[in-house]
Parts: sequence; C-alpha cells; structure tokens
Amino acid sequence: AEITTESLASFKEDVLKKYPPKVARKRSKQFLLNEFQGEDAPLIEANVRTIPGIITMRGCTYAGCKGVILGPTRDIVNITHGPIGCGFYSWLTRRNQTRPDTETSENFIPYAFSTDMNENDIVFGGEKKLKAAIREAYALFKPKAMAIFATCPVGLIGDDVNAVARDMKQELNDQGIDINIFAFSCEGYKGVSQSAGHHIANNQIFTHVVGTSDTVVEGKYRINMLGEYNIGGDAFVIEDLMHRCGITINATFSGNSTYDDFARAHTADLNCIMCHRSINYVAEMMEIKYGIPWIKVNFIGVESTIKSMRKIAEYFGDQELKDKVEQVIAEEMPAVDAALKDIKPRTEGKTAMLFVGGSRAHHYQDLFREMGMTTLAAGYEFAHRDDYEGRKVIPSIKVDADSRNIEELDVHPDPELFKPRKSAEELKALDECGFEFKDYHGMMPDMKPESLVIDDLNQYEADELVKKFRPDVFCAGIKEKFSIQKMGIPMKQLHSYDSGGPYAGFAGAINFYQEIDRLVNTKVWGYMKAPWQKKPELVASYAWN
Ligand code: CFN
Ligand code: HCA
Repeated sequence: AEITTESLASFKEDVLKKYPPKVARKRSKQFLLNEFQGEDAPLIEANVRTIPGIITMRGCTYAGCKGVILGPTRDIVNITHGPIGCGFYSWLTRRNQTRPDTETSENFIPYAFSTDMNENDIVFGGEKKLKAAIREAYALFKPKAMAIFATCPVGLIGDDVNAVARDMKQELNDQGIDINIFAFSCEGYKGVSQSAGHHIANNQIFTHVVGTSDTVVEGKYRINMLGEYNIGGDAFVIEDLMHRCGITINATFSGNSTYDDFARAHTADLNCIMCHRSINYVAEMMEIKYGIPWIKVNFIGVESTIKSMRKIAEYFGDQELKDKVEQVIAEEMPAVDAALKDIKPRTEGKTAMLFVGGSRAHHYQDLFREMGMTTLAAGYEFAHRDDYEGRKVIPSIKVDADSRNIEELDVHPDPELFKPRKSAEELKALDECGFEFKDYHGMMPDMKPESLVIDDLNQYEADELVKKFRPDVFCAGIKEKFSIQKMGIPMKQLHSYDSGGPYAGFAGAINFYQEIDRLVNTKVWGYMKAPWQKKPELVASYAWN
C-alpha cells in the first residue's frame, strides 16, 4: 500500500479486526498513530501482560536479570539455578564483548554455569544441588563474588535461592574465604517481560555490592557509564571518546564490567545513563543515597553523540573540558561527513521499521534520520510509558527532591572520602535549572507525527506491517529475522547487530551507514523467486533436458 496518513491509520483498524473483541480492545490501547504534541502526549499502554496465545517478541524476567544486567560482568561467577536451557540460551548470545584489562584478570564470560536441574530436583528440591554447585565453582575458579539466578521451576517448587546464598557465603567466609554471594529471585514468569528482571538486578546489585569498596579511581572528571552493555563493542568506542576528552570512567553497568566497578560506583561525580529502561533504578538510588546526579546520554547517532559529549562537559562546566570535547568532535567529523556524502544519495527517502527492546527502537531512529531515511513504525518490546512519552509527562516517577535525605544517611565510615557528591539543595537546583539534565525525549516526541507506534508487537502484526508497507529495512531480533526475510525484506538485528558493530559514537555511525546502505540497496531480494516459479514453462524445459 502507498504510505499515507490514511493508510497508516487504517492499518490499525484492519489488524484489530482479526482479533476477538476483547483482545482487540486490549491491543488497541498499545497501538497508536503518533500525534505527540508537547505535553498532550497520547496515551499508550505499555508494560502490561501479553495476551496468552499471542506470539510476542518479548523475553522473560530471568533474561532481563541474568542475561542483560549481570551477564556482561567478567569476574562474577553467575550461576543459573534451573534447567540447562535457561543458562545455555543466555550464554553469550547477546554479543556483549569483553576485554580483560590485564592478562591475569579474571574473565568467566566464556563459561555457562548452571545447576542443570532435572526431574529429580524438581520433585525432591534443588537446594542441595545448588550448594554443591557453589562449592564446586568456588573450588575451580576462586571468584571474589558469585551470583545465583532463579528460573521458573525454582519459584514453582520453592527453592530459596536467597537463603542458599546467605548460607554459602557464611560457610565460605567461615573458612576464611573473602567472597560475596548474593541471589536474584528473577524467575522468568515474575514480571510481564525482561523489564522486571532489570529491576530485580538493579535492586540486588545496589543492596549487595554498590558502596562496598574504598577504591577511588583518580581523575578530574569521573563518571559512571550506566546502561551500556558493550554489544558489538559499542562501549569500547564510547570509552575511547571519553578517554580522549580526559573523562575518566569509574564504573560501567555493565558492559565489560567487573565486581569492583559496581563496588566503587558510589565514588563517581556523575552518572551517565545510556539505556534508561534497564538501569534507571540504580541511578535513582545512587542519587538518593550518595547525592550523585544522573543525566541521560545517547551515543547512537552522530548528533546524539555530540549532544551527549557537550552535555557532560557542560555539567562539569570547565572551559578546558569543553574545548577538549570540541576538539575530539572536530577530529571525528570529516570521516562522518565523507561517509554520509557517499551513502546518502542511495539511502535518502528509504523507509525503516524498528521493534526492539526498551531503548534501541528509539535511539536507532537517529541514525536512520541522519541517512535521510524515515521511520514508518516503531515500538518497544517492554519499555514503560516514560520511555515512549518522555520522562516529563509522568511526574509521578520523578524523585521527589524534598525526600532526598542524603545528609542524614550514614553513607560510609569515612565521611571525608565519601561525602555526598551534591547536597539535596544542589540536586534540586539541577533539577530545576532547565538544562535538560533529567528530561529526555521519549520515542514519541522524536518521531514524525503520523507514524505508527506499537507496543509489544507480535508476529501476526509484524507480518501485516511488512506485507502492507514493505519497508526498505525491518529491525528487530533473531526470532523475527527469518520470517521477515522470507517476505523479501532486508532485516537488521538491532540486538546482536547480526555479526556487525560497533554502531556507537562516530566510528560506529559510519559502520552503520555503510551496512544499511549495502542492505537496502542489494539486488539479492529480487531473486526470491526461482526462475521456474516466475515462468512455469521452465519446469517443462528443465525436465525435458
Ligand atoms: S543491550 Fe539493552 S539497550 S539493556 Fe535492554 S533495553 Fe535488551 S538485550 Mo536485546 S538489545 Fe535491547 Fe535495550 Fe537497554 Fe539489549 S533495546 S532487548 S533488555 N536491550
Ligand atoms: C533477551 C536478549 C536479547 C534477545 C535478542 C533477540 C538480546 O531479550 O533475552 O531477540 O534477538 O539482545 O540478546 O534481547
């Protein structure tokens, strides 16, 4: 169909017609034509249960906790308490890259640790097996920390992972071993999606690890990079940019991260949040407890990268830093301009659809915009309303500035070393200074009016979207990849980046431009039909020969 306001608007109607009335009513609230006008954001229902029977794109709570937040950490032994599939399918599939900082530093990421529960454990309980696994893993690897993750059957049979973690920490500590062991009740069914898993991971990391180390990483401008998971090496590009600007990264959550990163996170001057959806909870808690302000950054897209670098410089306020940032930007831009000049004549005017996770379906629109491409439809799998609409429109989730009582908190035995980074008054002033520290634009205000915004897209709707509008590229995950390609549409995975990346920063943007150019201009999609499917008489001639 031709892409017009009318055809996009009527799409919703057509799709919903196929559902039973009750399902249609529910789905219709998660499905809208974007007409974002400042404060009058249209309401979208998000973070609600998927209707059983619908083939959702979503993953589970365990995936969000173990796979996403803790998975990229190098030196914590992450033990999955569950059937082997849970551990196996969350093992390195996310393409989070690692680079140990010394030859001797630990890296357990190449291992999948699992209790491999079977029928016996389900019937008689699996706690003993879990304890044995912890003893065995300690004997083999001597890690400084272990994390236990509950899967669906664990919750159903009632194994208490938290009690096991407590007991085993005690047992090993009693032997004079310095180890931290903590558990996550992140059973897959616990929430409606990965999102609940993020929250559980944030809470436990904050409770058990953040603030437990005295190490201070020296530097003039010291930040934590939150919500950047180093997929395809993105974090390496960002680290390089920060390094060249003279900015020190004190901790990352959690791309290529270490236990010590988390433990000393409370000593940074500023928290920069890349993926708000997955890590806002830790940032919020660090602000309340340690007085560390947080700001949103986005290193996907050249414009966003520049904006983010300037925002960090402006926070610190030093002219020296501002100059350095401008210098780094100036060094990077010629290559970006050259790449755009090359590819844009071939990408301008093309169309994209993005249905990914909880932040990328928004962030990657910037890259497409830079290439002159239009996003026709987009949505998250599991983000919340604030990610769609922009934080500003939901004041209830904003920390009430007056409730910050950081001065009264006994933060650390050495108050000189660990005094709150900012006082409650200073934080309040930052909130109110209008410098866009906290505010960010959600997906909807950044998208063209009259584009489709669909939450928790499912397979039927994805098929219909592609059949009707035939975008030049469709972006989603591995489950969508082949059904889309079979319809003759190029498909780019924005989770794992297929085998590509990095796409962050300037170097990453250039990579992305070039890959998308190749993808949307290749002729291969014209060969979807075999010659004899187009010309049946060929069958006869082949048979004859
Ligand atoms: S790396 Fe992140 S950027 S953490 Fe999150 S919301 Fe997932 S694993 Mo897949 S690619 Fe995706 Fe985001 Fe944040 Fe990744 S868009 S779904 S849970 N996600
Ligand atoms: C997850 C991880 C995932 C899955 C990606 C995909 C990832 O949700 O458990 O569906 O292709 O990025 O690896 O989001």
